[in-house]
Amino acid sequence: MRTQVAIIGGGPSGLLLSQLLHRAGIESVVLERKTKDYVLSRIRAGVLEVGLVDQLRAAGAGARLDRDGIIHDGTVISYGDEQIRVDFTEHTGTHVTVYGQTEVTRDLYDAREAMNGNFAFNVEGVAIHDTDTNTPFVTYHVDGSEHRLDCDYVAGCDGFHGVSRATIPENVRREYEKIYPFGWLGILSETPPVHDELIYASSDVGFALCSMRNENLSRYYVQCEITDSPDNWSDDAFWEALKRRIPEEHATNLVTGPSIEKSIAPLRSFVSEPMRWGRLFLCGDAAHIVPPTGAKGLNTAASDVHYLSQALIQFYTANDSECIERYSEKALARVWKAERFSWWMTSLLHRFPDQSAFDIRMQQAEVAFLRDNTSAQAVLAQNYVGLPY
Ligand code: FAS
Ligand code: PHB
Repeated sequence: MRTQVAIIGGGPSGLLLSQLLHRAGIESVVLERKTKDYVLSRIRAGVLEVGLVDQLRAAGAGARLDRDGIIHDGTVISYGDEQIRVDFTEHTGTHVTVYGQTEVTRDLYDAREAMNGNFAFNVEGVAIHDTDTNTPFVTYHVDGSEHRLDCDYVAGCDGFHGVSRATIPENVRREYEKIYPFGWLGILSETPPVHDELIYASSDVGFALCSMRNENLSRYYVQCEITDSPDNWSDDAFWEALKRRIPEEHATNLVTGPSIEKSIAPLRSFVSEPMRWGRLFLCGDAAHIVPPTGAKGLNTAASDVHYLSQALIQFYTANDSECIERYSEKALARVWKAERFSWWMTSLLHRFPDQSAFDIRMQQAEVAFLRDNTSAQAVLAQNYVGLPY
């Protein structure tokens, strides 16, 4: 089989790229390790930057988002009972949209299937070959039979645990990593959100986040031990931990209920450079990971897709490789700014096991400066709504 662009991974990066290329008349095949149902069962991000919303609309996958997405003009940062509202619209003129990654992925699958998108599910043993030549190809097997996909380019959209990154020779790759000494225990509950905006809560007993999916589906997280397990947490224990970390007025109003999903996500910062090796491009979590504190994971995958789709469209329509040559440099410039913001939000709001009394005073001074300084709030707002592509 032959195509123009072989895409490894049928998560949001691979699907959005495939749909944007299709809309420009460029063929692709998406190779996904799991089933579509499995991909759609994962509960992940919940906040979309304008750049991602615009791309979903351009991809013809924005209708449900425009109907069900919730516009947020600001967020609350709390420290104990003190609350700071950061106004996105006042500082940036724009906003974010609350809409679950699961729904984004569902909309993209619907859009690809409406265009007879070319997928292979349950693929195993994906191997990427000869990307340092003009004739790269991918081999894989499905149901025991071997397949070969010849292509012009390969997009590695296969996430942190995929095979694409390792295709770049070890002596070429430069990897940067920071693993945080805690995780996030997240639950989903069919209860009304505790507040109409997100609350990023820091407290003496740890971090918590109050988020949502709609007016009767809430998403909450509490900082937990890196070695913890969801099985160690009853729903009651979760709700008690959450109440102790958020401002009292919200703890009093919190509507609790049974969890319909409970999981722990580890927190790490990670970047692998370069994001291109010959005719292989890395996109999204295949190249970088952020702690979810800044809501940048999915949104940074989206800016990679923007740069890569534009570069491939320029090549195929104008025979101009300038953006292909600059893809890694351009994508990494924005990736590192998202890494910085995510690291800063995580360092500011979490309790670290080895923190000294001085370290805690520094966090408190940083929060006080944010409270008292509108320029500091403007900087947070600019990063949170998304820096320009
Ligand atoms: P993904 O990992 O989503 O998709 C990669 C796809 O490739 C998967 O479907 C996988 O099955 C497939 N694949 C892997 N190896 C393969 C192979 N060898 N062959 C074929 N296919 C293969 N971001 C936020 O902004 N906010 C959050 O709250 C948040 N929470 C998260 C919680 C968890 C547990 C995780 C893991 C991530 C979270 N993220 C969050 C980040 C997340 O949203 C990612 O940024 C986003 O999924 C990136 O999308 P992709 O790059 O498509 O990678
Ligand atoms: C979520 O709703 O899952 C969410 C929102 C904002 C974050 C992280 C997760 O920073």
